[in-house]
Amino acid sequence: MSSILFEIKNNIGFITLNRPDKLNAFNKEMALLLQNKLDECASLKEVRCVYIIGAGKGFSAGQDLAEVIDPAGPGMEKILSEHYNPIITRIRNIPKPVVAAVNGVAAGAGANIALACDVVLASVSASFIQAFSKIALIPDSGGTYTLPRLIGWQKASALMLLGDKIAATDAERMGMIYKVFEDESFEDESKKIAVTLAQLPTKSLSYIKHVLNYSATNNLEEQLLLEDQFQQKAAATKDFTEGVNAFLEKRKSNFTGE
Ligand code: LHQ
Repeated sequence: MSSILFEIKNNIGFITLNRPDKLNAFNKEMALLLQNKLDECASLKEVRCVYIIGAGKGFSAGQDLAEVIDPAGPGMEKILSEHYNPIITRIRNIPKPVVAAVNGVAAGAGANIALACDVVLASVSASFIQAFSKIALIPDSGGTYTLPRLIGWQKASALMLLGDKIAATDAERMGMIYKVFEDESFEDESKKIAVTLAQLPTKSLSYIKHVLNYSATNNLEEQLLLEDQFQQKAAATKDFTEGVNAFLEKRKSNFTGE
């Protein structure tokens, strides 16, 4: 069985992290396959949303720790540069919304991969752990960039230093994630959100994502210029014409993503 399952349905690229007996901990194969599937989603026009979930009871327990000490493993010096950093840059740069459906525990790199996604949803029994300090590492996979921007410096600092487990409902309350659903309805509800995203004007969503990527580092003037530039691009899409016409004709928009 492959460590990543992939199917395309309803214009959504469904990616399942699939090492359930290891809580979907990442080994080299799974990290490279995830990169590969994200590339496939980026290049296929029919994919208008990406949805990432874990098989079994967890989302991902981060790096497979057995692989780190395996003499035949990839080697510590390559794990970030070749496994996780390219996953995070792909998630942030793919011109389509990426949904993280956190169905259970998300720890270490598993948590920070989820938090890099555009819409993070979690089941009520899911949890988030910046597990790194517990094994004498520092947070990676963009965590030191993403988490303080999501929840503020103090909470991010405490969570990273202490490595506390945060329940999904607390993560939602502190702004770490978007929404929590009951376990029984989690897959249905999270997939409904992916379906909605896949039917929205994909180019406009990609521009929103691009402009938001810069908001963390641009000053206001730079950001206003960027908004102007990308608003022109959005207004030149077919979907903009469709959106305005549908509004004026009092009908539902039929966006094609063009
Ligand atoms: C695992 C793992 C795991 C292997 C559960 N590896 N088997 C970057 C640079 C280089 C090096 C290192 O890492 C990184 C990035 C990182 O991600 S660092 C952080 C790595 N992750 C962790 O430290 C988390 C380790 N896991 C845990 O603390 C617990 O498993 C959590 C709290 C996630 C879940 O606890 P439980 O629900 O009680 O499950 P469990 O511990 O019983 O795990 C189930 C199985 O999965 C178990 O295997 P077994 O054969 O005994 O049933 C675990 O050994 C295995 N597993 N995480 N990361």
